[in-house]
Amino acid sequence: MDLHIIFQNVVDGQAAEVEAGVRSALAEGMGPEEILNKGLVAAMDEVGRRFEEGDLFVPEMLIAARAMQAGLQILKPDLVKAAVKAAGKVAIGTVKGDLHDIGKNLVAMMLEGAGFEVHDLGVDVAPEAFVKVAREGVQLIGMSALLTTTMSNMESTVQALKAAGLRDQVKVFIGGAPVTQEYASRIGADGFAADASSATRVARLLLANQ
Ligand code: B1M
Repeated sequence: MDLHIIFQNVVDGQAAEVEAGVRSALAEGMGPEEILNKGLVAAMDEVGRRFEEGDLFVPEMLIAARAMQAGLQILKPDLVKAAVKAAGKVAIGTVKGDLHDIGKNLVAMMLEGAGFEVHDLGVDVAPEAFVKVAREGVQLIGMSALLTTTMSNMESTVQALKAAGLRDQVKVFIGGAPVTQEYASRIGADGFAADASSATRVARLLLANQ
């Protein structure tokens, strides 16, 4: 299977073709990470680039996102290789005002694969909802943001955890395209991860240092 075909079908929003392409690539013995990065993730970068240039609009972006999610579902069992022991409890969500969830879902999948018990809070998650799960005993909170306009809700959440007296009981890590290590340090998050595989590494490290 030529990964360029999967790439093009994601860009064109052809979900059934993406599913079939991912199945064939796996059947041919191609690695799930290669399919993910060179086929699915690369295609979403291309979609973003064309959107920025005014070649594509929100509906096309949404259809492409659905095609990517369809491919991800096929890849999921191979990405999430059953881990025996729970590595810790983590709650993850996309921050308030932000509806982008592909990256967050990918991070959740990798964490699951690494043995974490993952509570996915979904998208548009208000600071109070993160505070609630911290109160209920999760050890780690992961926040995702894709918009420069919603990133500040990461800081609001850190502040809300402080105000609730819970900041010392939970570690916070963040990620998403506009987020940087510098930003994480500035808002008082404990960690930053640039992608889904480093998110697992960062999560493990944070719990080891708890
Ligand atoms: Co939106 N969008 N979008 N969009 N969208 C971006 C983010 C944008 C960069 C496109 C562009 O202009 N080039 C731009 C943001 C500009 C900015 O803020 N500076 C943008 C915009 C403007 C918008 C709207 C405002 C458009 C509009 O309505 N006018 C609107 C906002 C809606 C809202 O959220 N309130 C909007 C809407 C949408 C759709 C709904 C159509 C759709 C999302 C569908 C969905 O998620 N279910 C969408 C999409 C698909 C994109 C792009 C094209 C692709 C995002 C994606 O899924 N990437 C995106 C352009 C781009 O990023 N190239 C764009 C693939 C994914 C695997 O990568 O999410 O980066 P990513 O996740 C990575 C890492 O960032 C990291 O790991 C992941 C895997 O490696 N990571 C973490 C992510 N979260 C992490 C958390 C961690 C650790 C790592 O720890 C907890």
